[in-house]
Amino acid sequence: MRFTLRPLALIGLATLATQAHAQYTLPPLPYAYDALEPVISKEIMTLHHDRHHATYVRNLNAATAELAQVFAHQGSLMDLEREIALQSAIKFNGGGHINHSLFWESLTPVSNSSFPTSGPLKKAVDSQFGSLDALKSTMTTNALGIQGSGWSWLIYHPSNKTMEVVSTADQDPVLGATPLLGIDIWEHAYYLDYLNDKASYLQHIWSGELHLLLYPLSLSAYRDVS
Ligand SMILES: *[C@@H]1O[C@H](CO)[C@@H](O)[C@H](O)[C@H]1NC(C)=O
Ligand SMILES: *[C@@H]1O[C@H](CO)[C@@H](O)[C@H](O)[C@H]1NC(C)=O
Ligand SMILES: CC(=O)N[C@H]1CO[C@H](CO)[C@@H](O)[C@@H]1O
Repeated sequence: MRFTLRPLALIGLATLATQAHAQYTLPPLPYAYDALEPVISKEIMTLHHDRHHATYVRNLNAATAELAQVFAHQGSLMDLEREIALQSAIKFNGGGHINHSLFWESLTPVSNSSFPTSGPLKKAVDSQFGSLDALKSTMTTNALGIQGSGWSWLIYHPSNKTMEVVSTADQDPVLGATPLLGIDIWEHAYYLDYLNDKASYLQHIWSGELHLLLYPLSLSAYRDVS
């Protein structure tokens, strides 16, 4: 029997770092591309998911792979500059990936949707906003107030068990709170169907033709709310 001993140095730190880093993948839509018609067309869902979201995932993977290589280097100032630059790419594309993944989950055809008529979520919405309609109108005002690209969110603060409507610019994260519901206010989310008429897009989203589901991921947070 012959053994070949491989000195550790030959394995190469760069290889280790590259292997250690996981690739992110584009999740499939949880429904058909045309499932949200007529509120959101098949064309826009295809473009939004297959092009925009896919691009965030591709750029995120490229940035994290490069970061892994930078980590494997010797720690020069040039490495540090690159590391800082990559962080903003990761924030932007990673935010886009998370936020879009949640957005797909939060939309559903009306045939499959229902806002609970009792229980903790209904109680929390009523006690904090007055009614579901008042929540919708608060979110609409919030979303209309976004200048340029961004997201409007209903978030939950586990620390004091309250909800809040907030907006974020670009693909910035909601930090320190659980997002329950998010509406994409980037033009790419609605332009083909509504041109620049953001108000009409929002009105249709809330119209009852299409309901926003709360993130299944976040539902456990609501068991706390009472
Ligand atoms: C219907 O809703 C359930 C959750 O309530 C979800 O798991 C399922 O994917 C939805 N189906 C469609 C077609 O949206
Ligand atoms: C709940 O806590 C969050 C921060 O954790 C804070 O921003 C928010 O204002 C608080 N809400 C209330 C009603 O105290
Ligand atoms: C509300 C929400 O989920 N926002 C996400 C957007 O992306 C960032 C990552 O940059 C997440 O941390 C946020 O949770």
